[in-house]
Amino acid sequence: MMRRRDFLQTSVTVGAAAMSWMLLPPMSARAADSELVEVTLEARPYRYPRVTGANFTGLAYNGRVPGPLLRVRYGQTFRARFINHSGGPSTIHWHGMILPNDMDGVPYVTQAPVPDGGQFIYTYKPDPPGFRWYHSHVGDQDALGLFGAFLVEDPREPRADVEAVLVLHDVPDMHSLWAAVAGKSKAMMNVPPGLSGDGMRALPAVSGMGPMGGMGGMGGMSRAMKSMPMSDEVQYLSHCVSGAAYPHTRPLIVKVGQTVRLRILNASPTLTHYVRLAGHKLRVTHSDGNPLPRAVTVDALRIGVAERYDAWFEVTRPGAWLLESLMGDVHDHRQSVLIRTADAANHPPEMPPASLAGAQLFTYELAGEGVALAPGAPDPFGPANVRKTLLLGGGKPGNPHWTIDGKIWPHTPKIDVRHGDYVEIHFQNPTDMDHPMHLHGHVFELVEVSGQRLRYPLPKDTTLVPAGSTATWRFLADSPPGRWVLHCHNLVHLMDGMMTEVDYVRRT
Ligand SMILES: [Cu+2]
Repeated sequence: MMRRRDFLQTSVTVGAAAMSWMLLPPMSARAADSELVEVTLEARPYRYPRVTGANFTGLAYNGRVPGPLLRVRYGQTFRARFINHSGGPSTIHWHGMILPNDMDGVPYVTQAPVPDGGQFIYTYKPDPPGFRWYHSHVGDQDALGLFGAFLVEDPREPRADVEAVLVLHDVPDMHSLWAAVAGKSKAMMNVPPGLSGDGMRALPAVSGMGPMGGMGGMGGMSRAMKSMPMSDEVQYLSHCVSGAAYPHTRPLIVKVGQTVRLRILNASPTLTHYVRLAGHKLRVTHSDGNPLPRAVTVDALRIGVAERYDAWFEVTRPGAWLLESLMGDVHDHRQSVLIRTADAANHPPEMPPASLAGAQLFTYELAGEGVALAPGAPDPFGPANVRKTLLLGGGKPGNPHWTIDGKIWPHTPKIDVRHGDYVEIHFQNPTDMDHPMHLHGHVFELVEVSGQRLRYPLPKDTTLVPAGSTATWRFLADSPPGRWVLHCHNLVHLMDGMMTEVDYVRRT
């Protein structure tokens, strides 16, 4: 029997339009059988509701942030009528899709921007299957709210008992964002407690150190990093999960015995997110929507900007658990969703540890089984016939440029390929920040990171290139011909020039 309190909670949160997750029931036969899926996406100015915890006017597709969850079955044709009333030019980029180049939504590269008051039809067969997303590729519009999740369902994959999409997004202070673009921000660097200074590794657990500890070497270092103002950091007004900030996020109700599959997207303009579920480990099966060579089980996910992970867990007992992205100051901002069984409505939720110290983090080295590369060792992947090294740079205090080979877009060196080429791109990142590098129109394999060769290359469209280190991609150039941009997905770095392109040129 439903208690009155439960009933009120349910009706209030639904009435307030808190969308803290998006449940994915099986597609109806009618939806799955049609040849064509048609949607209209209309961009307009949008006042964020109170449940976001932010006093903010931005932009939205169809009057909500995130925009509508798009869903097709693999093989269907997708057609979106984009109506632009955003107040400026706009385009939509379909992140992670391999599609005709003129549908890719990059202004002045693949299409003329759609003027305010104009329309554009995007149509293609979404490919490959998996968890993708879409967002504006113009200026700061993505940070203002023009983004959403896009699921291309693979009918060959078994369904979990509960499937949900979680979109992590952060509401920026736009003055601070533009100060960061100018290289003049005074915002603090955000590093969750318990990470090493470079942000990539969880520290070993230190026994006897309380939560306020602070004497132990590396722990002290991460706190020092955290409080350091960085000229390209952005101040955030609130941190949301699918349109609401805790405690306004709507609980996900599960049953004992169920298997739950979460598809988690990091749609933040700039922040890497570290996600943990109290009382559970997470089994990670897909990166950026693509099946991993082997699943890995971890305590916490590390999700760079624009990355996605599919994370599974079993409900083995009644209870209430918080799923949380650990922020630099956990007391200030809770980016959380409550996951609970129906009978645990009045249980105080179990919290995940406030620090990542000692946690098994999802890293590329773990998922791909990294082994140290011996100098001069033979190349295990066979010869790539196009090889390019890209040097990431910039970001010095007061300098508004983020560069590739010392240049900013559109003056960065381009990568020419021919259909059928086997391409290797090697990144060197001597800067003090991780860069979430993204290639349009391809799924590449991450084959090396931080000097470790991955025994199991990871199929991805975006990877963090770690601060002070390296990463290497390999891919077969067999996408539709055209100009495919390659850029940092940190919005500040993108706007400050960190972009180049892979160009398909005709074989002569
Ligand atoms: Cu970057």
